[in-house]
Amino acid sequence: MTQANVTDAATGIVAVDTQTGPPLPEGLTSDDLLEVSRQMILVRTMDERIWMMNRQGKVPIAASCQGHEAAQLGSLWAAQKSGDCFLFPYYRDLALKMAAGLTPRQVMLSFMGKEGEPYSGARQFPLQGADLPRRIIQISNVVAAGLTQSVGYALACKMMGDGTVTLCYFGDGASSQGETHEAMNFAAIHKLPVVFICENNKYAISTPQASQMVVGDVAARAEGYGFPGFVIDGMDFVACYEATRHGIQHARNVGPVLIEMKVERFMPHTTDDDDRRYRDRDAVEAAREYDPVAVLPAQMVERGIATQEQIDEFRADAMRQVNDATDFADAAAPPDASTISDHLYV
Ligand SMILES: Cc1ncc(C[n+]2csc(CCOP(=O)(O)OP(=O)(O)O)c2C)c(N)n1
Ligand SMILES: [Mg+2]
Repeated sequence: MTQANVTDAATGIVAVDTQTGPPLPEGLTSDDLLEVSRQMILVRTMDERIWMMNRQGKVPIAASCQGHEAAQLGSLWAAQKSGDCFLFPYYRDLALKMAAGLTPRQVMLSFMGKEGEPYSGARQFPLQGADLPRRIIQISNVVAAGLTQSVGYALACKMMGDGTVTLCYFGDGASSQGETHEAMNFAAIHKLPVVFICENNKYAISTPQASQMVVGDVAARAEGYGFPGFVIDGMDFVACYEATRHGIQHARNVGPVLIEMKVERFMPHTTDDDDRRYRDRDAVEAAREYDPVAVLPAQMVERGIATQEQIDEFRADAMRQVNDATDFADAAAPPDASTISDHLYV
């Protein structure tokens, strides 16, 4: 999964070789990496619990982010350190939403569809709706719908001249939708401040990438729209952080950019799917060698940034928080029936 260090002249985006342990990029400290390790462990513990609660009949449906954590957290951390950004994630972006500030209790209320659900009042698919205080919108899980919405948002920001950069997240499958073409072409024409982030996990449900497109890299399409496109190791937090940091600068100063983060989807498409019918277990298990939630904490210990005891305490604390969130949401009431028509337009 590693790549040679390559710097692009137009954007400054670097594909980093992490095996040799590159110097930390601008704005990122060892303490930050420790905090990222803590976040990754908490998100993974949460994600696994959500799946378990689905099997107990208490969570109707979930899309797992296992394997996508480095891509989501790397890009989020870059956004948080790069001035005003507004995020349009998609349904697989649990790590992003949690690291942006959603608590384990709020996450579990959402997946169990209980009163207090933060995104839509438990009216929609989990964590779908808006979290405006954290500058996040994900209106629906209609594949690729977020692309046109995010480009419209970026146009508004540009017209108001407020310097906001919009980050738009989507999957490889979404990249083949008509809306993706419309959004990218429009963004290019108007030089909009938008970073397109494709989390390419090589599958659209059961359809492998080779049946979705002829090209090997989604990023190759950027050239056809007249803006830069890059392929990044999406299992590498630092590479994703660095690519997004430069991508945001480019979007703010020049115009759109497309960053394709190659990730693994360790779990089936959703809790409703059985991926044993269409993909080889050995390939999925082999990819766990690159699991960011194992690799980053191990690197922290190897490089003397953290002790094994600290990492163990992150795991114990994550389990405590997730247990608390599970009990809390399990005991919570569903939304009151009298509120059924709240927030609806007539
Ligand atoms: C317009 C539309 N078509 C079909 C679906 C059903 N559907 C839900 S997720 C999905 C696959 C999307 O794959 P990808 O964009 O690669 O994202 P991933 O789930 O792999 O992260 C499909 C076809 C949908 N939600 N919306
Ligand atoms: Mg996919």
